Amino acid sequence: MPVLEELRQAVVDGQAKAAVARATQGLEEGIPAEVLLRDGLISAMQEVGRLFEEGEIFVPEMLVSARAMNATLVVLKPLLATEGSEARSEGKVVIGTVQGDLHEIGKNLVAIMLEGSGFEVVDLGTDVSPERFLEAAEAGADVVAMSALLTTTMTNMKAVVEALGRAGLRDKVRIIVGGAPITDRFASEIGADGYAPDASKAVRKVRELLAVKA
Ligand code: B12
Repeated sequence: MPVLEELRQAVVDGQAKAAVARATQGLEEGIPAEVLLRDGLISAMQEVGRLFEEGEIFVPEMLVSARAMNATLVVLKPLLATEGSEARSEGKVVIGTVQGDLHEIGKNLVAIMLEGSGFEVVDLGTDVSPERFLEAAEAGADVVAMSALLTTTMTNMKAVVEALGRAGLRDKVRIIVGGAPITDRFASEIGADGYAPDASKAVRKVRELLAVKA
């Protein structure tokens, strides 16, 4: 089996050690970190989601797959950061997964890519309340980035947009949203400034938003 397929299977099976070993082997064979991420790790999580949806696996299995993905990301992170970096651009991004939502992998990837592209990133973690987002934005931020993976939690993004508005920060801070259920249209509906479907497009969008602001 080619190494990419083995990596993907190891993550689907939740075998962290095997996944790290395959990713390391892939890098040694000259496969770019970005390809290992996209065709190995992200593709594996899509498969895990499909298996969950079909009732073939349950939450504990999803969790071990997520752990295997996170362990492998540690190996890829330094390379992703370098590959993503262009000219250093100053800007501070506060990022977090919205209240009620514990999904962190996508949010972590966006944070890694932003950091690698020269942004200062403050990661608030998961299950972040509007108050915490506001507090962090008040401490100084150019961009607030929110992630949501559940249709039940994506609506909590609006509360953050409104909290920033009430605090008079809306014209100082750009807001970007993302996560599997989020769309461009949803972003406009809740009054966010932008949406991106993946981590590298998130970097592009943040750059674009800050250029508009300047
Ligand atoms: C792993 C996983 C979990 C893990 C999370 C572990 C962790 N540490 O993160 C655990 C086991 C905890 C979990 C729990 C649950 N999960 Co879950 N989970 C997943 C799974 C399989 C993968 C998510 C993932 O990591 N994807 C990989 C990353 C790289 O992709 P991503 O998150 O989409 O991020 C990318 C983009 O969206 C974007 N992006 C993400 N964030 C941001 C932010 C910004 C600002 C921008 C610009 C872009 C951006 O860039 C990222 C990189 O390219 C998905 C299935 C799926 N296909 O998404 C289900 C899924 C999201 N889960 C689901 C469900 C139902 C649950 C539970 C409710 C299950 C339960 N009955 O308990 C709980 C909820 C817990 C909670 N309160 O949050 C459903 C959601 C259904 C829905 N429509 O709401 C899904 C879709 C599975 C399914 N097909 O049914 N889950």
